[in-house]
Amino acid sequence: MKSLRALLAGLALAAMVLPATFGSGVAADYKAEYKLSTVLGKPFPWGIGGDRWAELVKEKTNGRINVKMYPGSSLVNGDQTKEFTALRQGVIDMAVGSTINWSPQVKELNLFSLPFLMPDHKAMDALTQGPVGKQLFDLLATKDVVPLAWGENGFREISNSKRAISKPEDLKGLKIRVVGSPLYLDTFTALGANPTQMSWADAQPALSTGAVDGQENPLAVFVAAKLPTLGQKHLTLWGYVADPLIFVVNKEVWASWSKEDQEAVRAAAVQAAAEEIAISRKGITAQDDSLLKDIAAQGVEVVQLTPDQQKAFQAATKAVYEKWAKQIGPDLVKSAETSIAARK
Ligand code: X2X
Repeated sequence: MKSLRALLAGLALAAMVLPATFGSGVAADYKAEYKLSTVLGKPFPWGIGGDRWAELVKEKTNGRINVKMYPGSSLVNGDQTKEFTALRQGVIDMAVGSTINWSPQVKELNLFSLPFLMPDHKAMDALTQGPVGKQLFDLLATKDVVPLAWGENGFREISNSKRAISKPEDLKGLKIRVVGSPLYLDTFTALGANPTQMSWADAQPALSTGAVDGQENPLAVFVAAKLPTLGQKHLTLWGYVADPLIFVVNKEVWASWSKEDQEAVRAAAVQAAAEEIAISRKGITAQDDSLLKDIAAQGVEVVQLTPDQQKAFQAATKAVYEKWAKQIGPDLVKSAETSIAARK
């Protein structure tokens, strides 16, 4: 009798517990929420991409994996150059991160910051979608993360509050805010500017108070952050570097998911990244320059360098390129140059 009661009690307990673990399809060791880090949120293309990834993951895993985006590098208190370390340590589960912000920990990612390496979007695609992209993903895979797809922040154009820039001498003495890789300090020093390193969170107040004169960021960021309202009235399209974004998952988190869910998260990343790249390039091409028109309509003086003017900036930063090519790895840089030369 006693054992029958115990059996019934056991069955009742199982009936309560089992649906919770298996009925919803969520494995017992899945977290209730996975934290996705980004620097920029919506309406920046970067944030739209992160949010879209979260949405697609939910859809493709039937709600088994619930991702929440934390923009503003808030999981690392705004210090975007600590994001990769936090990701490795599992403080962050997933990220859509810029190669620039991870460069302090992964020196090879400085590749994309070599001045005037990539002349256009096709060059960028030749790197990310070719052998260089694969080599970098293989490298990241040895550093506790699973890289899934390449996205894009974009070509970083220079703006300032003081004067039009069309030759290196125009940069002389300008205080320019740069991001966290020392390569940027070298580049702007070589150009005669006065670079100062700070996070994106600190950059906006510094621009609005005039503590710094200028900054460099993709046009989509320039517009979404309303930089013309912070005194940034001179913009030069010089296309000196571009930063891709990388969609990644912490390795242990990845290993905790079923094969089926891993593939769903990967497919979601690939789709969200492709959509994000299209958004980041919108309005800044020869076919569609609507974003540039918007910028000019905000009273910004836009300078488009001629090829000869661009060569002057390239010449002034050549030594920086050579110094950093050695640090990044001469073979990797050579392979990047070859991929770019062969681009279609
Ligand atoms: O801080 C920047 O300039 C930004 C937003 O572009 C990056 O995170 C690289």
